[in-house]
Amino acid sequence: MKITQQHIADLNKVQDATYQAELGLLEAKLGRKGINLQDVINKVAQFQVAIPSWALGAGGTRFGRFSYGGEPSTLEQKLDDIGLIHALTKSAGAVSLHIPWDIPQDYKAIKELAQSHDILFDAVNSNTFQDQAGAKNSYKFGSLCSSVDASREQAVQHNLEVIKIGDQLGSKSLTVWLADGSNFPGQRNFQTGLIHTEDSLKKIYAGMPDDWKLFIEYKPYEPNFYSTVIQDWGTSFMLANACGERAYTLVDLGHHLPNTNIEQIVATLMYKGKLGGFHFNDSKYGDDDLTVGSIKPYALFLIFNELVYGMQNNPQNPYPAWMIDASHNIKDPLEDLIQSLEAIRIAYATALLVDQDALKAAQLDNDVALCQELLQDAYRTDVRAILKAARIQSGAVADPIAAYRSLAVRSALINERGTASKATGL
Ligand SMILES: [Mn+2]
Repeated sequence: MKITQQHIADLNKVQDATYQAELGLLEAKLGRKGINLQDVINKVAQFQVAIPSWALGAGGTRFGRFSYGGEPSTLEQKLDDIGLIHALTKSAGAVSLHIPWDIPQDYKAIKELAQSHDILFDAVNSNTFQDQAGAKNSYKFGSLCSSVDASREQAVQHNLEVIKIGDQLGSKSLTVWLADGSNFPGQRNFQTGLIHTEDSLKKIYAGMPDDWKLFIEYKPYEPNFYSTVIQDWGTSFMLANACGERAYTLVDLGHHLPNTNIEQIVATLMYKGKLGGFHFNDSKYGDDDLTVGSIKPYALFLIFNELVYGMQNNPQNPYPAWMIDASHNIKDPLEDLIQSLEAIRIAYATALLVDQDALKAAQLDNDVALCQELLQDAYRTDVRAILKAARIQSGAVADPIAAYRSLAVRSALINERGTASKATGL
């Protein structure tokens, strides 16, 4: 299944009669705030989010997994699926690979395939949260933090191997997420675990090419339920500082305890120039991995408000690497990813509409009510016509979900790959 220029042209022939009127209204409204509509459309069109290779099949819980037909079972098919999403949305122009599941057999062919879909290789991810077949040492009691020298060394070597693979594909960063921690009080010496982790990360950092970045992810609990070694942004920030200039903290929206003020974490990290990467998802209770924006869209807007502020005011912070990190337990994974991409761009677009000068003045005046008015005026603006304009201008379809359904993409994938094909990496 490949979506052609002709498909897109045919789909975009049917124009929504209200779309131009909506754009005209937005142009007038934004003009009053001194915001140029076309500038916003261009920024939204440029905003690209990486798709992780593990997100293209049905996810699951420890109670079961209900597979979707036509899932990609090879790296080539995973790239093809991202190619489909990117053709429809022009907002998913990158892939984030997970090793050992996605080791290419033929690097040249994989690079050419990605190029044919207009997809770049973003951060590569290592996996030391489970034992691989034939592995000499176990990660049952930790990987980079392990008190067993051989397990720790094996985990460091794995990360160095992942860097080598990513380097051959054109990736420029490594994301490390650790499941390391403990399930019961007294099980692990906190300080020893932290010291081992810092030493291991320093070895990995030293093994990166000079133009690479290291992203250190944190998570308060799960799969360990008493403690995790890198439990919060402060620990990640401390480890990143210990490693060096090109080590950064990575924020995953689902990796916080309920009600954590994530937008403030974003602001602090960007001020310090240490926000390297960002993983999008949404949650009600914990690390639920739900569709972005499906539960707490206002929180997402507030986070984007800080991201936009940081991108405009913190040259010390590099442009962050964006990725969706969600699980699709009951929806078609490709439809779910399209919905997440839409939600991310909506939050970005609305954050671009915040009248920053007026907000700054209201903050200096301590006009609390006006500050809220200014934020909510942006948040309550319906920006979907802006997203549509960004897509049409980029050669994507006006309405990706409707297009996905009218092209019967899932049926075509099931016809090609069968109902039993399962994605690896879940
Ligand atoms: Mn993540």
